[in-house]
Amino acid sequence: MTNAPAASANCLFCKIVAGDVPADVVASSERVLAFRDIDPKAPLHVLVVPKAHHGDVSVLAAADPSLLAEVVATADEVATELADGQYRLIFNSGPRAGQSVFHVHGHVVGGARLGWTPA
Ligand code: DGP
Repeated sequence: MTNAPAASANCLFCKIVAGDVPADVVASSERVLAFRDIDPKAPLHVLVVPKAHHGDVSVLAAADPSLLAEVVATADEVATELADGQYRLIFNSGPRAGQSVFHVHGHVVGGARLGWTPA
């Protein structure tokens, strides 16, 4: 995508991308940032975000599929480097699904045997 969306002024994850809010960054590339979740639900719990602002995974998939692929590839790299390469990648999309920050982010969780209780 040539015209990446500008940072959204009140977006927490845009502020983390800009360095205006501190975060424990574990990976960074030209278009993707990965940092540890502030409230981890597993031994490994990292958030992977595109540096450009997209509200949720549906918006990103439509606007820039190659960027979504970079987000997924980064999730895999982080899980391999920081855990055993076995992980769950979760995109909460919409408030009813649990999304609370409206800048798309993949939760990479792993480092332990995971339960399955999404409901
Ligand atoms: P979700 O509910 O899917 O939108 O996930 C948002 C996640 O963001 C949640 O697991 C907690 C995390 N989070 C919220 N505020 C901060 C913060 O300031 N720093 C970091 N590193 N993570 C945050």
